Amino acid sequence: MPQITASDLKERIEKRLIIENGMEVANATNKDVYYALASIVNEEIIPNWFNTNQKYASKRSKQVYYLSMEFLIGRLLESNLLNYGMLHAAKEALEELGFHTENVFAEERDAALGNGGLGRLAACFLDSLASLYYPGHGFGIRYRYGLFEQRIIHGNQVELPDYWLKNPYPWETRNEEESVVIQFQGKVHMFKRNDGSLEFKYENTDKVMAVPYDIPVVGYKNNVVNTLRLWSAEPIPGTENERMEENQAFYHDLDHQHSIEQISGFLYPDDSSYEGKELRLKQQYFLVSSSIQNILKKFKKSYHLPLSKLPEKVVIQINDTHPSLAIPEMMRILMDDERMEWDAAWKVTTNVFAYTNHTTLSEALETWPEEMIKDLLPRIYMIIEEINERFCQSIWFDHEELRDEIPELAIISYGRVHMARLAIVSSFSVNGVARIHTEILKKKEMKDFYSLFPNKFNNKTNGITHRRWLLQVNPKLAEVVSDVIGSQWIKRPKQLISLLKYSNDKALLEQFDQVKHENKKLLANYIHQQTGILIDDQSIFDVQIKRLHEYKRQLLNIFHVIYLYNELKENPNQDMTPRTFIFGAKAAPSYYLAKEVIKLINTVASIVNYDTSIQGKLKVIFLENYNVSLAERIIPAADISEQISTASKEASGTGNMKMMMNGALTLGTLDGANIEIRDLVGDDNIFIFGLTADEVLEYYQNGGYNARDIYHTDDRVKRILDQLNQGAFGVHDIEFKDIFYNILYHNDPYFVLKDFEPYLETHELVERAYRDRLTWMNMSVTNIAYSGKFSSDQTIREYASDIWKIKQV
Ligand code: GPW
Repeated sequence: MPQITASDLKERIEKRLIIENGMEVANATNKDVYYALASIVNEEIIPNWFNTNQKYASKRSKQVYYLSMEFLIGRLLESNLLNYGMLHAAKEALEELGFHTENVFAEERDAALGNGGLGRLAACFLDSLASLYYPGHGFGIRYRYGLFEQRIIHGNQVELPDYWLKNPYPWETRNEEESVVIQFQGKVHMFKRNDGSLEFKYENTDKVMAVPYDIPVVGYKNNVVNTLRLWSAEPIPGTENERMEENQAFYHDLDHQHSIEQISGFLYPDDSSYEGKELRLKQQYFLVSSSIQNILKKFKKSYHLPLSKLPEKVVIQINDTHPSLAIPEMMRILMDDERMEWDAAWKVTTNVFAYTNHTTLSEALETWPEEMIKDLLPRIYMIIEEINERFCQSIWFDHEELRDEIPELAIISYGRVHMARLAIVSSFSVNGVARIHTEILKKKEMKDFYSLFPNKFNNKTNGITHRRWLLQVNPKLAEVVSDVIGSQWIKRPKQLISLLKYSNDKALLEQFDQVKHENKKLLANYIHQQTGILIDDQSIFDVQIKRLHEYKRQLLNIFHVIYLYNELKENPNQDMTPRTFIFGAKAAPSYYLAKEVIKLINTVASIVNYDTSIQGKLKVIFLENYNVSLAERIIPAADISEQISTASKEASGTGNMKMMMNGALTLGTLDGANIEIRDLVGDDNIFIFGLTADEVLEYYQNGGYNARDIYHTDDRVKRILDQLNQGAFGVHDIEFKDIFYNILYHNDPYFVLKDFEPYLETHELVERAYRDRLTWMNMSVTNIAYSGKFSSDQTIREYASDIWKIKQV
């Protein structure tokens, strides 16, 4: 990799501006400079992209394809500069040209093609694949509108469209020549060929063109550039014109064109919840049909092997069940286009697909109405029926002990198609995303499937890319770490463990403390500039950033804040370390209770932040439009990382890992990856509270606990709930009745009251621990030291060796 100096870059930026914009630097805007720099980066990347593809082709390496309805990649200029080894030079060049680096980077719109954890995980995986020299690529959808932009107006969430493609997106290349045709609806006709085999023909289908847009995925200083291919839906060229000549078809065609473009129109804003919308089903099939066609075309072109050898050269990971129609689609092409027999096609298919499960929440499990699939995808429906038939037969004949369970195991049951069942039956690997999650799948949620296919099930604990989430977002911390233990940790993140040797070195701990404090000042400035609220940079920054969900329990957090406020009102002179509670969260637009919680947090904030009687000891900040870029600002400044889901509900969590890596201490339940964090750092370096997963599951089995008992016996709880009910936190006195009712009349389904007291007590431990700076920093450094275990490099190595069987090229 050539060394590019700041002065080279400076010159190149100046030249670009003249050639492309006909302007001098002095007249250039941040945007002009952003585009100039991006195109210079592209110039560097593109030869490597070409070479990487050549290399994979000439070595005929096995490829992994990650199919996902979401890729939450955020901004790319800074991370591409970092991975290409140009970031320092670029920062220097920009400053010398009189620009603030941060403002130039901020010209890029976040690519928010994902909702939350699942989409961000896909983005981290791509970064690790490329950085570890693995031939691995993503397939997704180029949504014209990403996840909505959130505004808070009078405390309420308001959603605005995210038209992120308004300005040209410099990282994508349209590759029209690789377009494929996707067919929906129509009729299937069956014929007998002369040799007796069956032939299926489709008639009167609606045809759509899938056009790929490719985004380079740059590996860290290794010249590897992989591909994220995003499909865009367009009318098939020529068809409009032909019809237009028939006259009068104009309006019909405009309408038709519009309905086609809708397929890649917007990302559904539901996180961990399922809605049976037909357009979403169309999107899913659009993604998988285009990707599978593309994968097979490429295999045939570059490997010159029979399709029976596909599993030796291709493995496809499906990110939850959202792309699970890829399975019948693969069967369809192998049989109908490639003339394979069922058994041969089934053998190939079941050796190519691997499935990752990301949740056990029942409201998130996808099941489609049989009729909807039958109507939209008639041939696919026939294939699913056949898979189901054969699977049920095999239970009936080979597993008599499970005969009674067939309705609970069948892929098609009571008029619905169960996608997780389809994925398990048809994949060679089924993995959960954290140890406890995989155990719950095996012992409970998918128990019978586990007994049928014990060897398919395995765990792959999630990870995060330490390049973006430490090196890029927290350069000061990265520098101190490298000063202390050298910089090998950047290539081998587990070497962060060497920090343990220094975790009692007072001078060093003070340095870490100083870095944290500088990051907190930066965030405090940002908050002031965004909200006008001044926060105390010496206060504890207590952070909960994630999608708003009842099971994630932002409500428990704000109840604790209300409790603290009530206490301070009674005793303003109370000796207490000042606290700043920072929230960032989007709610699905149709998720009423989640939106009520957003309103509650903002309402509490509007009271607490302006009450001078509490002497600035408590501040509540709700930052609007939480997204990847905002996470990048908040995470380096966090002292406490709130990971307080109802135990058993959060499959893994990944924000917990990001904050740990930046020296925050986790305050959490024994859920998801929190358990693995605790096992590493030990009980002394984490704040754990609340019911365990086993306890929660047992309560559920026995009909829950009695929430009203707590309401009637704990004055602190009663007071808070009554305040919600009586409008002490609202303009009108009906403000938060629904939250009140949900807890007392629906019996607190997420155990907020049950965990309230232990949560309070644990917060008290936090507050006391924070007073001893050195001990706190020792805990903080211990967390950073162990966080290398959660680099997605580690996760990807495990996928590669256990599931994908792919080699580094
Ligand atoms: F419901 N997750 C997510 F399982 O962000 F599909 N969106 C989703 O739709 C689902 C899961 C789904 C999250 C999990 O909630 C989180 O615990 C996990 O860390 C993350 O996926 C990545 O595995």
